[in-house]
Amino acid sequence: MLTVFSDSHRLHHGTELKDGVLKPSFEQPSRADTVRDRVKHVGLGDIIVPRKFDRACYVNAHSERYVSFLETAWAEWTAIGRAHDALPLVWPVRDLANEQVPEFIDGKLGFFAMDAGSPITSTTWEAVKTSADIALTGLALIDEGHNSAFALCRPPGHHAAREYMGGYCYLNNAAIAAQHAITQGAKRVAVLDVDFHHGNGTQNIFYDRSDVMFVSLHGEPSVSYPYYSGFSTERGTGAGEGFNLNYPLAKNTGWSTYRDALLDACIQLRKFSPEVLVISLGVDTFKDDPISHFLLESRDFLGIGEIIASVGVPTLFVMEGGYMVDEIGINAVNVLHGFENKHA
Ligand code: SP5
Ligand code: ZN
Repeated sequence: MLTVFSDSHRLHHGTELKDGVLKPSFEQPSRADTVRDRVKHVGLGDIIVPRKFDRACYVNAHSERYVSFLETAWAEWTAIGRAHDALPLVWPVRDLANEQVPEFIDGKLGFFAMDAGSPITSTTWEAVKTSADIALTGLALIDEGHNSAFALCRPPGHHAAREYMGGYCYLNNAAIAAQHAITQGAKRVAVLDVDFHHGNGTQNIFYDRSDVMFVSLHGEPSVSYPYYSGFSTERGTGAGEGFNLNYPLAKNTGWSTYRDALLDACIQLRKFSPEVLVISLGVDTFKDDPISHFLLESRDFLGIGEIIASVGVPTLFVMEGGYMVDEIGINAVNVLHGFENKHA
């Protein structure tokens, strides 16, 4: 399996509030480098750099005004003398449904963000668009006849919705790839999200669509970030009804429960019969992950890959979360090995 990777991810490293204190983000550069090292170490296959894509490829999954915001936020933030990471401080909550974009950067930051987990620095945009290009390059490999590809994206993407960033995510790499497959003529594409956290952004982008199915396994919202989405009652709307499937799982979920949910998810995916399957590959379901609470062991990630292979369609793996840096490489590459062994 080919891996798509770029050193540009290191251009992004920011801060987040941990227990009320501003600390370096759990989403740090060593994550992607560790996965890249593991890919090399085990000889998974060649590692290639991403091709460049036009911003129009991002605008199908996101809105024009949101992409523009990401492009100019740092310049607007620093124009008034600020030097630290740009973070939102005020949000349009439930009773404020005004759709008008504020003029001032502080208003824009809250308007286009779901939380304070996605800081913008001077070089964030460069890293963010390269991450999306990595996913698009992976999809191009599949178009060109590869049965699978690994888009080693960083920053991750699945919390980024049509019009907002959050949860370390800016552009939704997996959704951009899925949408691009549709734009290129695919009739049905599916996104399966195995990150510990609900892929609220991907759900948001495809919620009213029957051509892109979204299936997510994650920690149940009552006790797990992002808290406000990921319930099993969220099944899509309009033409999209029945094409959004959530599998919320209890705290301390281990392999047997996780496997049963994944097997069921894959039955639904086979019924849908997509031309391409995009995997939002988070390995924060690992037992020692510092911000999550599932109990998967490193060997269980082989099982995830094997079950995904049983869907039997060309598969693009897109890296999402996973914060136990020591094991992130082993766990992510185990999924890819499980997939390949089952497929061979
Ligand atoms: C891509 C991805 O995995 N994003 C995750 C974003 C999570 N952000 C907030 C996490 C806060 C978790 N606090 C839990 C404390 C457990 N001791
Ligand atoms: Zn996650």
